[in-house]
Amino acid sequence: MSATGVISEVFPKMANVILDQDESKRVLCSYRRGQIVDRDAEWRERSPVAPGDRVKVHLYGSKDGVIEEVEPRRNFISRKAPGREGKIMHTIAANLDFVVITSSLHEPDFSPGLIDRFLIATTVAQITPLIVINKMDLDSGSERPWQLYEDLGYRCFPVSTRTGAGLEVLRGVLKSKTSAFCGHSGVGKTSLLSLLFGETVGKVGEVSGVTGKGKHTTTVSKMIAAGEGTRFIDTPGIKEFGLIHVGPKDLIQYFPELYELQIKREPYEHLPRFESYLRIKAALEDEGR
Ligand SMILES: Nc1nc2c(ncn2[C@@H]2O[C@H](COP(=O)(O)OP(=O)(O)OP(=O)(O)O)[C@@H](O)[C@H]2O)c(=O)[nH]1
Ligand SMILES: [Mg+2]
Repeated sequence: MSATGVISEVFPKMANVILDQDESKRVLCSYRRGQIVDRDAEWRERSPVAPGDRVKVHLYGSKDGVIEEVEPRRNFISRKAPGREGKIMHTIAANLDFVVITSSLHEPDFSPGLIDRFLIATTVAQITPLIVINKMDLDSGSERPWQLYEDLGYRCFPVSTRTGAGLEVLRGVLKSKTSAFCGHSGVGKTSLLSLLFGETVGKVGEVSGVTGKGKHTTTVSKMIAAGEGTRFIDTPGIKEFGLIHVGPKDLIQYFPELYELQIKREPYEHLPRFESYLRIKAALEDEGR
């Protein structure tokens, strides 16, 4: 029997599919590497499917199947596949309404470097970014390290899973949308999604008291169908985001506030993201592009 659905989790050679006919059902499907579609002339996909991909499957009974076809993607967000040489990309998720760039105020400290890389990648992918700042309960005064992003026009959501602050607003924005939660390990992606969903999404980890970093508790991305068309994707914490399709020469275009002044031949070195721009540019130059 044939059916359609959406990829929820990807394992080596297998993937879990949420069936359109019954969102509560998961079917474990095999896929062939030969099914890799060349979606990109320059970069090769690490895996033929990603969470969020729409697929046609052939079912054997109620729990197993095989993926017969992957539908063209509306959009997708990819990075350089970590630990792999050459032009191999890892697609984090496909067919998204939002990439929720998740950070924390402290433990680990707010990290603008990763946010800037995600903002570049969402611009490349043409997906709307939202910035979540979790762990607001750790605020000792009235810290607003995200103010800069709000001033640039990005939507920012300070929240706390401890106090529940900000969760209703965020839940409202994400309703009936598909959103991938991405960010460093330990910022509270899985904790946040469990609260938004109302059920445990996965294991919640600790943050090391020594380094202030998370311990990479979530290891496989997972889509959750939360009813009424709302879909969340929990992803493993990212150490580094290797940009693709961006070179050092065109990088400045992804920092619109710097670019605008550059075009007008006005100084822009004083702007808050200038240092971040230089760091990312140096990293891209190191990669030899
Ligand atoms: N103080 C505080 N701690 C939080 C908050 N939300 C989550 N935590 C804690 O942060 C730690 C990490 O939470 P996780 O949900 O596992 O973080 P994650 O982003 O999913 O981490 P990875 O799966 O490793 O990427 C846990 O000890 C949580 O209890 C919060 O709002 N405030
Ligand atoms: Mg997690």
